[in-house]
Amino acid sequence: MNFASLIFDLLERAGVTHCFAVPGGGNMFLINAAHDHPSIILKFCHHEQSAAIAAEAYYKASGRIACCIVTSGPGATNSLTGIVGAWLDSSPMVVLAGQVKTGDLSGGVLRQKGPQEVDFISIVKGVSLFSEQLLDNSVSPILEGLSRLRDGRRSGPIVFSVPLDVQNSRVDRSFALGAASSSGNIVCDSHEHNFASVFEKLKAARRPAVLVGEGCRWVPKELMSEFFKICDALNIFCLFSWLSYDLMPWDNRINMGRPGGVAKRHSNITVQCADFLLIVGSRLDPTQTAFNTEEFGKNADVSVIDVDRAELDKLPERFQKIEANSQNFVSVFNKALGELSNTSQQRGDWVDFCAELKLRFGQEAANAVHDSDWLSIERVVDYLSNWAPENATIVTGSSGLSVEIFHSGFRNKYGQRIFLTTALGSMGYGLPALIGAKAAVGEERVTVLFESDGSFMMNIQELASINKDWSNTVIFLINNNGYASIRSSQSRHFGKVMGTDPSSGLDFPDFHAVVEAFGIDCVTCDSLEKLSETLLAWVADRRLLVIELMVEPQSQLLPKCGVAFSGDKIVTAPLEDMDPKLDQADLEQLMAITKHG
Ligand SMILES: Cc1ncc(C[n+]2csc(CCOP(=O)(O)OP(=O)(O)O)c2C)c(N)n1
Ligand SMILES: [Mg+2]
Repeated sequence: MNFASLIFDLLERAGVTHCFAVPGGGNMFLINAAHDHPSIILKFCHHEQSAAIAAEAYYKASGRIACCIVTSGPGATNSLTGIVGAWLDSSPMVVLAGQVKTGDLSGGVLRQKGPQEVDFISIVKGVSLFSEQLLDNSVSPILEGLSRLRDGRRSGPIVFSVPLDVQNSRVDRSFALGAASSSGNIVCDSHEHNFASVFEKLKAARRPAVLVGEGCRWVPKELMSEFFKICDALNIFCLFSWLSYDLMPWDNRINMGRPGGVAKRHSNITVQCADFLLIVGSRLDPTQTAFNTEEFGKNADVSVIDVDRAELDKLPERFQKIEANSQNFVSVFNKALGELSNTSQQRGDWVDFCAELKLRFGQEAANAVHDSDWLSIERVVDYLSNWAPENATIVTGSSGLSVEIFHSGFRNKYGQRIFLTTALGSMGYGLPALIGAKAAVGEERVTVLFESDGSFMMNIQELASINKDWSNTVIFLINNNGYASIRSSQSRHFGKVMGTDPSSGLDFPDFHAVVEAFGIDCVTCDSLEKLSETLLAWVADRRLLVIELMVEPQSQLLPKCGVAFSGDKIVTAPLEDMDPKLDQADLEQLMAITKHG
């Protein structure tokens, strides 16, 4: 056998079954080997960015690792956006990039020697867990890379550049595999952590809250549900990030939503009124803290559990920082606090306060009156919150107004899996991510894509890669006449628009006609009534359908923490003081709970 085939044997052992790829000359033996491998399912895309995004989304949808195969040079560089997205969101993924044969490598002296040669490994060094150019057919770098994917530390992509002659070199399978042990599952670190002081603070707190981040995603389900049960018994209210909020249904009593600069007011006020804030596996991105980490949980003792030392080091001095993986923490938490559940403190004031906050502000945006004939995105998101069934997989675009309104407003139900590439925020994520998700979850599970027109355009070619026979799939395409988010900020700052819609130099096609040209059914809706009729009719056959929604082009993102430019400084409003502003006395009265001792 050749080395390329051996690579897929190793991937199979690591649990990889799906590869997303674009074929080329530089990866020909890899493609051939994946194609002929009995356990590998090969899916082709029309762009390497899509192949990389699909592999990453496959993981997000299922927890299983996928592979992306690209050719040398432009194939490799095209995959970069997907690789960086996986790196920033800590999603494991394997990337196999073709390369010119070893004799044609420029060796870092020339810019290029072989045709379409690029030193891809130098490019991905800073955005991958492990990367190596395989100069011979030794399996050790592959095993080393695979072992990093699930070792209990923060995960991400691993990248191999494989020269053509190495791909096709002869190997002795039994010899090579004999030396290779299969890569294991998540291992907890073995340190005895001192979490005792965290538990003591938690017990003593009158207004405790916990921010549960994406770091808790792959903590075993039983452990997480035990954790949430204990939080419920002890009235520890839960907060989430945009990546992690599907871990608990929106309507759960103790779910206080997703705090941030773009958020619901009740979530932000909870953060600012808590007297103890526990943060587990969430890196406190500036979008979560409204660019003010120092004041995040400003009335609280804050303890942070994170597996990445660098993420802890960046946090304010006043935070207690403990380096540990979430699984380790959650299992010790469950043991330490489990028995308290029966003898819980009532924390009655905090319970009433949180319940009232959520009732008052939980659906503020959706309830706001719109004095226009247009369909508003808030109403669409509210409608979809009711419509989307339990256990659906929901993929969204990753940037823009519609996506922000979606993730700050969507009321998720039990078992739904909802994701985007949040840290990178790359337009064009949606369609390839849908391809990865659909490959991961199969036909039965309802799968939804929600994406706006500008982002849709960036990988629109993938309408050709999706299987026209898919069932249970709906694509909601938000048509708001281009880049609504950029249009609104340009108007605010410059009093004019540039390159954001047809009137300002950026044209868009007739989406309905384009979608149909790809052989996919499309319905265009400009009202909730039409949307409702369309979805009712869809239930009859549940065939793949694109629903183009004509929505308000000028909608505003509210509530949000306002940003002010003062001289060369950019200042973001405090987390609790969002636009539209509450009456000052009203806000003070809400915050008064922090004065009760
Ligand atoms: C690849 C990429 N290029 C540029 C941007 C900058 N950007 C952020 S939002 C946006 C417009 C998004 O338009 P659309 O997807 O239609 O969303 P809308 O704001 O209209 O809801 C742009 C250009 C980006 N996030 N990603
Ligand atoms: Mg748009």
